[in-house]
Amino acid sequence: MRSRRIGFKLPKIPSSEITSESAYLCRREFMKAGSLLFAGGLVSGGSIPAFSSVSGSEVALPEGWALGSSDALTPYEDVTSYNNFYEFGMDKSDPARYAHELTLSPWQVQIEGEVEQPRTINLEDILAATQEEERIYRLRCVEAWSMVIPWNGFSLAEFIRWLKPTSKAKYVYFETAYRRKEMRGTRSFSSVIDWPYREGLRLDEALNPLAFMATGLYGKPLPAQNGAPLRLVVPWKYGFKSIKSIVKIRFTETQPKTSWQGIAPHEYGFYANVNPDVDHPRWSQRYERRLPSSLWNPNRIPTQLFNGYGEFVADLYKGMNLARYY
Ligand SMILES: Nc1nc2c(c(=O)[nH]1)N[C@H]1C(S)=C(S)[C@@H](COP(=O)(O)O)O[C@H]1N2
Ligand SMILES: [Mo]
Repeated sequence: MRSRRIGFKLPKIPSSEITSESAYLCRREFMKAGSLLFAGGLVSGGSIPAFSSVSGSEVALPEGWALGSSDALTPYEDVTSYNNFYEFGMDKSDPARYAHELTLSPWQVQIEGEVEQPRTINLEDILAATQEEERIYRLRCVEAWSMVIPWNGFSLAEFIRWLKPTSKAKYVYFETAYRRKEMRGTRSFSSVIDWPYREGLRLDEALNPLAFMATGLYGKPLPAQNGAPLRLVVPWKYGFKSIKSIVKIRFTETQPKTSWQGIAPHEYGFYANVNPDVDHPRWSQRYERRLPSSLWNPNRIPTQLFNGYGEFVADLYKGMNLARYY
């Protein structure tokens, strides 16, 4: 895979077209973080960067490159060695051990359904059509652990606008590669998933500026165990929505069936918004373990509604009963 230069690129959009909301976020987050990179906010293409952030691996992360006192970045080691990627096994260490068996190049994404031009697109063409950005987001797994990850990638909304769904499209469905030869977890008899791994979003959720497609982390190409070469990141939802190694995107009129709904529909819903008030049937969601954590330093912190991104996403769910639509 061609590795793209990581770093700030001048915006394609003229600043006159930048929404007041993103301008607001930028100003606000600039004041808070004092840098181009923020968790909770987004990097608008139109913001004027204070500095060009990480440039590949040549430049070390600046001191204090974090979201706030309680939100230090999770070390690269932890982000890349403690993973859920059941295609490679059920243990947290399996993906780091086996995901390199997946062939990442060439990589294509099939676009189908309610879209102007159904087609198969090379990853390179997707990267050329989108604007690279960096986002620091919290990732909250439904299992009640969490991390803070600096992603590289591009806005899902920008990608979707480029794909041009039809007016009938109400949802977007994603599918992970399913290659039995390269994914040892899919050959396992104990696997509970009906492969391929499937996920979906309501179209308006997918168009929210926070929804992101990651191609890298910590300024480096995305490690295989984190879903290379292309994975979704939806920071206000439980981690299982953030589907990895995407090969298919389908725009649909009706709500797609997701893998976790198929496994246990009463435990894992379509929405899966992070919510401390809606417990998993088998455990509380009130707290989470912020990694790295240990027996001696459990690093237990309260879970926030929408993983702390409510000011950007709560409107999507206005009037909805979040306990019913979990
Ligand atoms: N294809 C696929 N995508 C997946 C998963 C998976 O098993 N298969 N696990 C999900 C879960 S449960 C979580 S918490 C995140 C973990 O992402 P990370 O390993 O990059 O931290 O990936 C999500 N995406
Ligand atoms: Mo998860």
